[in-house]
Amino acid sequence: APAMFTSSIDHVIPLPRTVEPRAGAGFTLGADTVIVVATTDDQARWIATYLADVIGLAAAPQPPRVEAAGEAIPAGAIVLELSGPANPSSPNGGTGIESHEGYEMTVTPERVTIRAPQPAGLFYGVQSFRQLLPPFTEYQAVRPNKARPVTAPAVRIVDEPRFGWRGAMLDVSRHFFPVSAVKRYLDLMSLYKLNRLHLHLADDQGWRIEIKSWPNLAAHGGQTQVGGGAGGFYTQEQYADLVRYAAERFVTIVPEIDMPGHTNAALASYAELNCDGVARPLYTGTEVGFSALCVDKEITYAFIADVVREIAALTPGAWFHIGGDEVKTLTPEQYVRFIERVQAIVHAQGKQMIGWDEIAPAALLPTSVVQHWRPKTTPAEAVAKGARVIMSVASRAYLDMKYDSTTAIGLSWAGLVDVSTVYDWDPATVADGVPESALLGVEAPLWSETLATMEDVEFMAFPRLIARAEVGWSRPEARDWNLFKQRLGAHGPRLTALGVNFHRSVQVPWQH
Ligand code: TNX
Repeated sequence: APAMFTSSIDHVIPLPRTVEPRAGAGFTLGADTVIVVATTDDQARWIATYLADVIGLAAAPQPPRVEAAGEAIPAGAIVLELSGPANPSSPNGGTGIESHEGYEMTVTPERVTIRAPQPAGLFYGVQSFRQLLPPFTEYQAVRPNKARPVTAPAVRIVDEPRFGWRGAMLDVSRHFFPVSAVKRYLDLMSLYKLNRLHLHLADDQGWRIEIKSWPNLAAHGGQTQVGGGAGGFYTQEQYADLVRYAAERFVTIVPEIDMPGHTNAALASYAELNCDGVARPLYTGTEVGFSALCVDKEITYAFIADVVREIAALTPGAWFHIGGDEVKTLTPEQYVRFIERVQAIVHAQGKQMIGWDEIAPAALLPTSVVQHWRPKTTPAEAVAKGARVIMSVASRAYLDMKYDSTTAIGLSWAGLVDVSTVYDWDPATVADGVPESALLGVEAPLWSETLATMEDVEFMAFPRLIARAEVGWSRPEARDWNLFKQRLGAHGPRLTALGVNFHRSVQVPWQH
């Protein structure tokens, strides 16, 4: 018999809730493999096509056919099935799945069945199935040697996430990254079941989204970046395309316009936003804290209302991030008044406000969210007032920190952050008074002062974003660094096949 090349069921990341190995042979992809969509749901059909694309060329000369369910399910089928709405009082088929992102998957020699209450769960089941296949499946080329069968091991997985917010943040302001790069980031996030992409769209060094009522923001404020390079911005059509691409992958885009600080690009684009009425020069350095909108001028709020309205109209997700960090030129009273006015503007556009943890002293609406980032502070005060928290504490979550003292790019103000530092902690025990129930979830920010290319982005994000994905998805009592580093090591060849410029951290026993 030919040697079987299969991936181990232990290698699925994030670690599923339950994994039961089944005795005997697994499921082998072949020329007769067909993907059957046992529902008329459009998203489920899209997911089937996506799966065919991902596994297609490795399986056979042609990607598997996608079919609607007929009288009988053919042999050798991968079946995608929606099993009714997520409802805690009627456990789905006895699986106990409560999350709309949960799924159940059974792999036998005859067929693969992925069943979920909602399309998001089907998508995540597909990601787990993908990881059961050998890493070379990820090469987007026809495989020259078909002698080795592509096989997934026999298993039953029942899975759902711990947190509903499993985010990544990309700073496209300090350096601009084009639409194609953001799509690539979304593709890689999907493999590890992340579901929020927070885009840091404006900072001192660049305004990165077209605003039709204030066209100079992008046209002038978007034309440079750190180091003096050309910068750039997304047109509204491009941003809408990103939102759509993300939504197909069950990722919600969270737009951030940082204010009142981090606003030099806006202050350079419109003289009237400055208290002295004089436009600032464009900025290409990396200092923080020097810029602020003129919080006592009415035009500032008209400006913000226009910006929030235009971006909110393009953003189906529930959230608008207003930044609010590192303001060094206003009094505490000016700052709090500003945040409360902006919160009302965001609310009036039907969005929930998110801000960095500095916003905590403001009177927050129950829907507002605090993103905790400063290691020396605690979000307990905001939680006591009813706010919910996204956990991004820099010393554990910042993907722009150097891995170790030899890392050529990145910063180190929050310490060195190697893979184990990202993995080996529990977001629900970071701070007294911030229990799991106060957490929306976790997010890993990637600031781009020192990252000029997508290769740089990948080097800092991988493999740490993968560790972060497991922190957000898997149960804390089942997580173990010593096991994780082995499982992560097995993803080396998969990342290589995907062309990811990942950092070969010495903490991880990488497979070849
Ligand atoms: C702090 S995190 C900042 C950013 C920097 C980052 C660099 C936060 C809310 N503000 O402006 O890019 O540190 O690590």
